[in-house]
Amino acid sequence: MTGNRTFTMVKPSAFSQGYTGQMLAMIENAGFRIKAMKKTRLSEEQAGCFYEMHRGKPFYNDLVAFMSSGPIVSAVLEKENAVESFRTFIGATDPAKAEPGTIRKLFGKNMRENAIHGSDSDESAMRESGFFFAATDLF
Ligand code: IDP
Ligand code: MG
Repeated sequence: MTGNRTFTMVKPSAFSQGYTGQMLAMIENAGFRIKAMKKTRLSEEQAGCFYEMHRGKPFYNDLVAFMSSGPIVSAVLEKENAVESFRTFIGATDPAKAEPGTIRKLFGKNMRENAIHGSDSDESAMRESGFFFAATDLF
């Protein structure tokens, strides 16, 4: 991946509230192309590993429990400057502080249940994509 791909997940809260379709429509309308996508569910161990960099932080245990609490939809997205562009598009981590019109503002409940994930760097995008998808799944 060379700057044009990012990785996303519709988090369990947004999935269970039935927001997946609306969120994906917004994502496509913003010019992100879906390179790979699947509905899945993380075990606690997988969620713990995915968020490994946050281990030890006060929110880590609750985050892992939340992210393994129900189905998610994970996807690899493609667009120019994908990582930064998608982070701006989804809004701040805290939905209360996210810009109007962003996915987190529209669909997020609180700081933890903030509707959607977006990679924070090209390196993270590659790691996170590899967590869910094989190279042959991307096309
Ligand atoms: P990001 O998702 O905007 O990159 P990170 O700091 O990487 O934010 O945190 C990962 C996830 O952990 C957040 O999306 C959110 O679900 C949760 N989280 C982060 N900070 C807090 C907090 O202070 N309280 C509760 N949950 C948090
Ligand atoms: Mg992050």
